[in-house]
Amino acid sequence: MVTIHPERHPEHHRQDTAPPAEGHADGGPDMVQLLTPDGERRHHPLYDADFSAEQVRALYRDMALTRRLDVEATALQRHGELGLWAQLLGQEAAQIGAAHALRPQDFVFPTYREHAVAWVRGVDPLQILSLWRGVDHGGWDPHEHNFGQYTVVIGAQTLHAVGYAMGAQCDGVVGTGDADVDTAVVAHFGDGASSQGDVSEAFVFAASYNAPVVFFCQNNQWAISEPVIRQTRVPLYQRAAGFGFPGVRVDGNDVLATYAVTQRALQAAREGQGPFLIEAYTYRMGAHTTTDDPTRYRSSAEVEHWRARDPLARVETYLRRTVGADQRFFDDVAAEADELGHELREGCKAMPDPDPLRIFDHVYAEPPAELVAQRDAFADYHASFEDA
Ligand SMILES: Cc1ncc(C[n+]2csc(CCOP(=O)(O)OP(=O)(O)O)c2C)c(N)n1
Ligand SMILES: [Mg+2]
Repeated sequence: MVTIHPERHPEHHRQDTAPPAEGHADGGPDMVQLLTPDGERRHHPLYDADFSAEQVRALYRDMALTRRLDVEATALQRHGELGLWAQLLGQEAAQIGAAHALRPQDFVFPTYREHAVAWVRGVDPLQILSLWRGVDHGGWDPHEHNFGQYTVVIGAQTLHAVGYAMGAQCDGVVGTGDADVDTAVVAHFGDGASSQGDVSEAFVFAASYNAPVVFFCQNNQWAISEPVIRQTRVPLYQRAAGFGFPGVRVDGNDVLATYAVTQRALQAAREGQGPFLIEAYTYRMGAHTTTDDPTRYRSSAEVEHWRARDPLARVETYLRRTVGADQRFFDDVAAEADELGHELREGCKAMPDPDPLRIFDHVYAEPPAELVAQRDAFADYHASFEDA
């Protein structure tokens, strides 16, 4: 992590390059935006797309349902039913837009916060909750959904993503011209992760091998209590230029723009044009995790500033005013969200406790003697409670 002393390095703090302190600016003139916070449609010469009414409704529905998933999971943690939860609140547009741009054969490497991407990839949300309840060691089969395991080691998954993308090149599934074959990979990471060596190495390898990988950075302005201003002297998307591939900042609270930019980046990667960095400029409305108290390091004025840029509100306005969605549509989505909430609460509480010895399974194909001894000692320890 870099600590910046503006008084010593005034040349690095020109207004046009320095990222906004504490997220109070609006992303700058380079940020791609197709839907303003007021729900007005904008157009962009490069990154634009045609959206049918049905498509906009589908994007809204997924955002609303994943917001409910997040709210329910947060409440379940508060009731002691989950050990921990990392909230996605405020980042629904970034994740849903990016996920809707995927094709089935593409592969995604998430962090620990990509619940909405998991949802679009067809992962059962109860499998996500089982991880945070601590009753499961994995959650889902990555190959069933082309969606990898959650990764808590900050930035590590960007290297896994580049390795997978290089594998796709070896398999000959890049640049064939067949839309059902050509494959791209998405590496999710955060603004804080951009300071990790792993992420720089991933950029270098992706560039060297022209790997079909889209680096998708959700700049939610904070890495726990560290603001993005401490991570970088230039806006994050500009880092791509130093590695020799394109970088774009998109309004991460605008689901249309996030979709359009990601779709273009993925298509370029599938065609063999190599890596791409997307900085989705967004905001973490909730806490870092349920163990965090953000009131200790950020102001309520900042949170209010971003609340006015709520990713769902602008789509609702656009749907009501321009696209055409009646009250019945919103009532149906709300009823579906209530049903989802009910299923999550009941399903979570009904999860059986795992066999404590399961933690020793699948560590080795042939467990060494020391592990077997540990397992036996652990079994004896548990058995000692049986008569208690
Ligand atoms: C290698 C490593 N170092 C430190 C941590 C502790 N840690 C967990 S989350 C986090 C901040 C990550 O911030 P960011 O990349 O912006 O992602 P966000 O949580 O905002 O989505 C840190 C430092 C970790 N999990 N892994
Ligand atoms: Mg962050």
